[in-house]
Amino acid sequence: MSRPLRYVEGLPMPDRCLVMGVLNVTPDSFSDGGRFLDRERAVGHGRRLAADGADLVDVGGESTRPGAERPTEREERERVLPVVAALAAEGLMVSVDTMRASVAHAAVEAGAVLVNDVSGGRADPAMLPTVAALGVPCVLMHWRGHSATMQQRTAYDDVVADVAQDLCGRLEAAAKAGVEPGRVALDPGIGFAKTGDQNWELLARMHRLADLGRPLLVATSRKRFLGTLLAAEEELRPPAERDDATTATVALAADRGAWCVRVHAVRAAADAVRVVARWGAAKAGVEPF
Ligand code: PMM
Repeated sequence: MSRPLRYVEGLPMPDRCLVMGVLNVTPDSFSDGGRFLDRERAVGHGRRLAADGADLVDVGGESTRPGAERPTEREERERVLPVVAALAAEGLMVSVDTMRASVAHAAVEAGAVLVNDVSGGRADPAMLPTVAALGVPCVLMHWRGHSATMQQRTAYDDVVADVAQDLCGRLEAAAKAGVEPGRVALDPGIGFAKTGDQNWELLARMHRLADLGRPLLVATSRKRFLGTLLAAEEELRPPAERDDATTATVALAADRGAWCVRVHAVRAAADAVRVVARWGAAKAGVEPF
């Protein structure tokens, strides 16, 4: 069993799991849709995420909520680019959450340092060559199709082996397109074409994905499987009340070697990853970071 790698070329390497704060500039994301569609509010929230301890602020203009409709490319650009530019100009490390190569390109020009593609380069054939040409790091996530239909695609022989095999293929596709392998992080895509049980299995057997030899991003924040776990009288726990459970998953994922966690509630996650790192240092008898 291997420990996942914790270094992505071109990004900082603290001796702990990184925290990526979620900034959805969308009208319809499942937990914060509509809150930050206004540009000034979005920038203000990005600043707050950084102040709370986010290493990266992940700006996205397309909701990936199951059943969501895609924005046009123009809408996505208009939502994302000014926010990326404003936060990057203030010295924040910004990633862009997009499936479109043109948006990734423009966002990197505006100052983003990481491309986070939930389709793992599948949605837009120009994405991997664009990332290669830009020379920026990227996150490639396991994906089986756009949100409108993804929950009809949850048939796996063995979800962990199948996701690992698919991510391996994504790594190969990226290398073939000229992306430096050292700049790639992988993500099992919690909640994307997965049932609740499949999400838990992926988390519990994360070490199997670590065998791919690349750092792992784990994004559980406020997702439905937590709402189901915490349901009372068959009423799902609402997204905004899933942060404590999210933090528990953050601690567990960080302890198992996740490179980065992507969360809405940054402060608690930033504390949790520090606890995990300090605990690990004490256990190993090494100097803390
Ligand atoms: N999930 C969402 C959006 N972006 N990016 C990565 N890498 N992994 C994810 O699991 C992921 C993502 C959907 O959640 P949101 O609506 O809360 O942003």
